[in-house]
Amino acid sequence: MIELLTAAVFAYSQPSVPDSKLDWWRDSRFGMFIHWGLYAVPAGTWKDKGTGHAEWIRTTAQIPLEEYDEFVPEFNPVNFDADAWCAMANDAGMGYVVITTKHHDGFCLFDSEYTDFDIMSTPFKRDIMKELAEAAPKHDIHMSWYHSIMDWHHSDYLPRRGWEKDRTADGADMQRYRKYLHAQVSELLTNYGPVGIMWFDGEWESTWRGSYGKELYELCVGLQPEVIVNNRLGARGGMEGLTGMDGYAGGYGGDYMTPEQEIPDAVEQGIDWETCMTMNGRWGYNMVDKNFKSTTDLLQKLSDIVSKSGNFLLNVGPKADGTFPEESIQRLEEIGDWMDVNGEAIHGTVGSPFQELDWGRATQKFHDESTTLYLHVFDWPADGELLVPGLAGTVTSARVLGGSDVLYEMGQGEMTLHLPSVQPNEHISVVAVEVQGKPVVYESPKITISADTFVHTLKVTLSVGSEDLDIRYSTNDNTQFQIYNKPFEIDTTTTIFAQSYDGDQAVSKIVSKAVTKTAPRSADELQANVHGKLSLSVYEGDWDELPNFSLLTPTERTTDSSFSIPEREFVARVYTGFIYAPSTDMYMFALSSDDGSRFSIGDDVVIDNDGLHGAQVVQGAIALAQGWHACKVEWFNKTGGGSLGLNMGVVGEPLIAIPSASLSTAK
Ligand code: FHN
Repeated sequence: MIELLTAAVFAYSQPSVPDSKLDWWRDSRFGMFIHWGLYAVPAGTWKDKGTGHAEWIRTTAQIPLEEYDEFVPEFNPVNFDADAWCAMANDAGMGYVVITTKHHDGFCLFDSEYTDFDIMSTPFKRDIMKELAEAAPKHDIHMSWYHSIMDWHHSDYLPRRGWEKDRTADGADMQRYRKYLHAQVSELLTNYGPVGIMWFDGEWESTWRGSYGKELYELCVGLQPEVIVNNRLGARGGMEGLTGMDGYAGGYGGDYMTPEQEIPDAVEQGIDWETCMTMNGRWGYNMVDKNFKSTTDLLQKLSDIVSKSGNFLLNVGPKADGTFPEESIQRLEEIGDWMDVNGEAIHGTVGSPFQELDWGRATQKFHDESTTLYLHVFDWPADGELLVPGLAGTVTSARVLGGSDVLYEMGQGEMTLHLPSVQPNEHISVVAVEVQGKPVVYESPKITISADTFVHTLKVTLSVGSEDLDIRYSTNDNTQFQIYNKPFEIDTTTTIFAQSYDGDQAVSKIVSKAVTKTAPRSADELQANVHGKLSLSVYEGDWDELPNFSLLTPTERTTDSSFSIPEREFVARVYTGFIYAPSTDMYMFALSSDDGSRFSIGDDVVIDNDGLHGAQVVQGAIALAQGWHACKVEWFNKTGGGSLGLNMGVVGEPLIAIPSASLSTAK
């Protein structure tokens, strides 16, 4: 063991690194994530602890250290082929690969001087990082390293896992662990040539500090000034991963943001970000998880991300023998086929100039005197007429990628493309539109209202993305327009029309929204004053959707003052009684559940959130007179964890969990 770094504080200076170091990464737009390690041996299953595990199996199945170490002699990926892995990534149109050099379990896929818990202690005895680093340039891949700050194996890392009661923390020294961490990061940035990205993770535990993350960043760019470092250095701020450059809780924001398993609705201009996502439900290999996203879904996610100037890091969890799961290989091949024809709409592009497109997404590529607009058409128009809202300026041509030129017309605030009747590609078809200079997009105004149905009056706010445009509107017909200066109130059923103007010139389509004034539902007479609870009937059974409870016999009848539910499977609950509306108004309800649920008031189904699904929220609105209203909440859970919640509030105001004082049984 060589002498570890002695300084307890790592005083690196951050070299001035040009922003251009991210240019190759921005152009790539698409990378492969690889989660691979000892956890591929159990492949998600452990004794009587179930089959749903993956790279976290040591923790989720509570495997003692000594037992987990027994995977070392079993890990012998004889079919591992670095060239084949890099070729599959390149063929899929990916420009970089990020692979776990060490995940939270502490096992290293590279030959480290600082531990024997590494690949050289397995029968395989080959340095995975070395072979990938050598193969990558041959396939135009920027090889990149994932490295976990959190380490469940190293005796100095703290905290221990809560369930590791018999694994003492005595003598553990987090500062000494940081020296180990820095030493291994130094190995990874010294022994394997140019590294594209250092992708840190596991930065959220109480023993890590944001300041440690800044030192780690400086270590990395001190060793390789061009290496890109992600933001998982000082607690990224949750799964949305969008910390600012100053990080989260005084951490450090690294070079780009890392939303995980989700695609942000929008990201602030100029922020570099990358969504990482699994193909199925897990990062590491799980032999029973066959819930793979379709190729169309994966490509539409790629398109959506790139239309917001983001990158997509798509994960593969290789098997213990060193091969990719067949389902992953198939998707990579199909993605590659699509990229062969449409890759120019991804690589080297930036985000859409449109606020939103109801038929798909857009990306764009700037040239010296022109721009290529790429229209990613998810929903091909049956009549072949594709409307591009707001596009103005000078269009010089339009063509289907992989197909022929198409005719088009420029109208008032929109472009109409005349497309072939048959969609060229089963996943996404792309139309490339050449525009002189930068695209000119006159967004139609956005009409913002709290709901399209109201009881008293309705506040209307109009907005348009460009500060250079004015808005004119009408609240009776679309002929007598007036200039919009500030929000206004509506007190009757009508239609709002709005249009963008450049001076006196109308430049966008006219948009409209119908709004309806409605009478509130009359309150019900409450038969008794048993406040604070609803009647509750509990049922047992195996359903894929809400059953007809009138045909069933409950196993339990009781009352309950909230919708909190016990962890149970094959169960259903029906709450009945009254809910109190504190004033006469339009109310919004939000019903969250896993699995299905339904919320009714009187005979009206306000929310239908039925079906087999994970926790999801559905909202619904209804006009209620002040007073008590008969209500019913139906819910079921098949397997796994269940959840249920019901929030309410006057439309346009915050929704809150319904206080028990607003609930009452029917008698
Ligand atoms: O805990 C890890 C998880 O295993 C996986 O590596 C993901 C990938 O980004 N990162 C952490 C969870 O945020």
